Amino acid sequence: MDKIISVIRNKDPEQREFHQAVDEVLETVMPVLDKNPEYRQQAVLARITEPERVLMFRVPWMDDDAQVHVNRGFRVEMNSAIGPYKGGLRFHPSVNLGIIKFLAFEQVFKNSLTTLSMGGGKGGSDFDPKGKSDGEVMRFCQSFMAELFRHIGPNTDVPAGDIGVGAREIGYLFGMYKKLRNEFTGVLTGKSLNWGGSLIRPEATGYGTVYFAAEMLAVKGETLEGKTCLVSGSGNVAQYTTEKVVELGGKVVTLSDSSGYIYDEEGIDSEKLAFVQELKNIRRGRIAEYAETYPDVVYTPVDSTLDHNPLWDHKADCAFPCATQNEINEKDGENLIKNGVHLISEGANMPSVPAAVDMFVEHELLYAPGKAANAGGVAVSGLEMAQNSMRLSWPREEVDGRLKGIMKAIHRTCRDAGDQYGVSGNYVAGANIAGFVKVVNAMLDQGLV
Ligand code: NDP
Ligand code: 2IT
Repeated sequence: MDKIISVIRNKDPEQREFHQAVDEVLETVMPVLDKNPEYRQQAVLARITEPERVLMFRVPWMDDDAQVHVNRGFRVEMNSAIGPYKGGLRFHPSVNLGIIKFLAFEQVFKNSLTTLSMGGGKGGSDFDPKGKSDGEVMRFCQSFMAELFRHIGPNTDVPAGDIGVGAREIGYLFGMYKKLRNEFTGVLTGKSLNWGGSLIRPEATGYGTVYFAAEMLAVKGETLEGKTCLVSGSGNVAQYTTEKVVELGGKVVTLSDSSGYIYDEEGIDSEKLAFVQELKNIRRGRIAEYAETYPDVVYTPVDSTLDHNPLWDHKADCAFPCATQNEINEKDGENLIKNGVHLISEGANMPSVPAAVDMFVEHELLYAPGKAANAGGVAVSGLEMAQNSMRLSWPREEVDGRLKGIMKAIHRTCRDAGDQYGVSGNYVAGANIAGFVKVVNAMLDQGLV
């Protein structure tokens, strides 16, 4: 394992997030290798950590003042052993190859856990949609797709949304794909309802993250009723996490964006959530406005001189990080435990640094890593693909029922794998082992390709 890790680090020393994601998986799957000597002879670790294909391309576009800009586009097609590459696109200025590789790597295991046939991929760009007009976003999306279209397809690679890519961007991307290919297919998921989208896809990641939390609590004979919850982010995943927590009787007291966070001791009810959705999805404003609108709400701007994020330093029972990677540092982890949080369900991908993860596992918190807890989004993307193939749409109850069933199955799979390898209740090891074994066995069945 040390050898593989040092080879990966030496090859691409700057890809820190990718190294972090790989370390975390490899640490937990070593017992599986010990049990299966064939895996070592077949070099499965070296094979699963090397993307099948990496695409990187120029995306030129023109702003509303006729000024030309150039961004960088990415698609990492990580693993197709169990199905076509599947995973979102992220548009954010922080995007680079290391971040897309970490996300694609996580996606392989996540998709494996969903019970559906999907390989793993991820893509995006360092384009920043903030402050851009609809016309600028459209021209960017069209230019991005003018290259990406040659590499994707409903049986090859099916992108979707992630940070900075929602229904608007998926629409522009789909329109350009359709024009270039002269083909109406399910090549993207997260489409709008009246042209091939699935009911519950917008809600799926947040709902699934809460369904997973409810499953973990049920093992202890508990429910979300009356629990105080910290949620970070205020985008797609945070909004629907909040909606489901409230529906199940919990109280959400925080939300954030990249400028700061709000603390609403009274709790965010459905009316306040509707305000957040209008603010974030339509007006694309800042969360600070929430505190100007509702009384007794405290807004705290980001303070980069602090060694912790004060959002995680409030008395609570549960935490749902739903913003971005490494948003919970070691100090935040300590604060969460100190404040009585005993459940963490990750809506975001890799939001906790390794030292925080180790602490959560050591203290036996109900801790669900993103690749298990937030798999509901890609799972319903899989259901969108199934509906597109059949050329029909299932009703809301049908999709939500299937989502619940899938989250229950993922929870059971993680627990069973933990029990089988002597780490009962450790959802990190359980998720990594179960996700890994399914993909590796498929790779071995298909020979050295
Ligand atoms: P959105 O773009 O809808 O929302 C992202 C939210 O996170 C915004 O509130 C944003 O603030 C905040 N944020 C983003 N980057 C940073 C940063 N560097 N520092 C602080 N805050 C930040 O994205 P999603 O809700 O879709 O995604 C949130 C997380 O969930 C990501 O980790 C994503 O990978 C993960 N995820 C998403 C799925 C999906 O289906 N959409 C599925 C599974 C996981 P601001 O508005 O200021 O940018
Ligand atoms: O991280 C993720 O799982 C997503 N952004 C959703 C991917 C998808 O294909 O729906």
